Amino acid sequence: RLALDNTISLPAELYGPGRKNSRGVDLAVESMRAPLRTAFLSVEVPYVPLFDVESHSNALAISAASYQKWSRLPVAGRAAVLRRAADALEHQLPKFCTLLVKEAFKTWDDAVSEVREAVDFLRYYANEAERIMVPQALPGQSNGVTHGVTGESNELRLTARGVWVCISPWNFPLAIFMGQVAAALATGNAVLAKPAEQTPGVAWEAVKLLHAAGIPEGALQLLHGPGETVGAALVAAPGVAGVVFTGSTRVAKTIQRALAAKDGPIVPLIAETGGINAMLVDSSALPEQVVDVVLQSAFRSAGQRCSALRLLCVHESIADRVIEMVQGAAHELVCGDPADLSTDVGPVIDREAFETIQKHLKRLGFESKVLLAAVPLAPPAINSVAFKVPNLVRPAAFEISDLAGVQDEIFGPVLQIMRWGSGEFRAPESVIAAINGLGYGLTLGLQTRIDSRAQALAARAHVGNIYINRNMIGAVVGVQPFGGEGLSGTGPKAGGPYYLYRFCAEQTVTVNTTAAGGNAALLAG
Ligand code: UN1
Repeated sequence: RLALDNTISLPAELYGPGRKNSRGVDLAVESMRAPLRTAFLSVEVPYVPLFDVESHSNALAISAASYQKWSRLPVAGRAAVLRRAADALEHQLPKFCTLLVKEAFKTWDDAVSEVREAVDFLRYYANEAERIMVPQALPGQSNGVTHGVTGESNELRLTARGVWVCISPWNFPLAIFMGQVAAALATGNAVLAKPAEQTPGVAWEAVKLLHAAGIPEGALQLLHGPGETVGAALVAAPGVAGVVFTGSTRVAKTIQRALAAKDGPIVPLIAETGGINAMLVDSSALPEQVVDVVLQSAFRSAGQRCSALRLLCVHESIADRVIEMVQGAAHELVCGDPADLSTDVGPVIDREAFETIQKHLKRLGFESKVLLAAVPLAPPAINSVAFKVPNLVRPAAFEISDLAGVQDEIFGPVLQIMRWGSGEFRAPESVIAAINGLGYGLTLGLQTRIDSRAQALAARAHVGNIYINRNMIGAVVGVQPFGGEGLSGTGPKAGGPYYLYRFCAEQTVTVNTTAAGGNAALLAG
């Protein structure tokens, strides 16, 4: 048995998303076969004890005490700890990939990307905290002329807020968990982390790694349990300085209501929620290009990304061709055991998710034209990772005639396709208006070879992330800050230059710098 944390060093360019070899297996995964296999054979998902909800005030008191010390550490010290954690995580990539495959049923491709994203979050927020958490002199300005105020200096500082509750989802149990926690810690806050109930094991190992890197145990505590009890108790607890949540719109609203109902200070909420994400394809797009983008965006990760494509709006002049190609390509997708390197689509997370999707499939089969039937799949072999949860859903697609029946985000590999080009949807602007009308605002794809049209449509769309002539998942930290508006969340965007500000309080300090003024003030006092 080899050491699990055996250091693997791979050139960074091998990690990049979308680097496939001819057999469709991610190059990064292919080149790591041996360490991944070693880890897979020896790493098991740890048992994580349930947090006793009665003791939440105790956890909060420990957190508040630890916050005093952690927040006083200079930002460079905190950043150094996060960078150490990033290095450790990078070195333990095979172990964390295995946890993601075994606990969240990720494909190896997705697992490698996710560990990379978590590493990126740690480094990015370490850098960002150092960039913004320096006192800034504010000289003052009027009519474009910079001037000081005579006799005083003014400075703006960012400080930590206190104890943050971080509630993270099962679909990115490492990357989003790490992103939330790293942002709060980098800015000097303490964290009570409540990971999704389905994936506490990955979070447990992540917390162990962060503690080993130097985060004080009191400054980061893991509280595992159901949202209805543990999550609710934490949100309602007095003394919480802020809540950051990624998950469904419904739960975000529940949290918002609970925070509003509390006595005491007004507590900020950062929420990143769902989307009914659309892609508009016009008549100038090349069907051959569109098909790969559609498959990646709608079905990769079994559609379990909030960024995933749900609604394909394709111009009627090329719709038949696009639909036919999507059907053909989707049939070739390999659905099954996520631990198998050739699998494209693994199972959905649990029985509840599976049954919710089945309900939608039934309804859509009833109301619309079936383009890709949701054939039930036999559970994977008994020795596969996923045999405990035979929740395989074959990618499905339906044709709808308008957006009237589109109301819910279906969190799985289910695509709805609408033709546009005549009647109510004669112009692309009317399609964008209808998409805006759904009230979500996360991601949008545009497929057109007319540049000016892409820019004009992008300007009309009320969404956070717009992807032109490419797929619409896999936002890269620091390059494509991620997050939406409306029903899709509060902002600011994770992995972007404004994210950390929300974890901070602002303070201006004004000093009387004239001796005379100072003396006068003293005399007067
Ligand atoms: C989510 O699914 O909750 O762009 C977020 C992406 C990811 C973010 C997805 N970076 O696919």
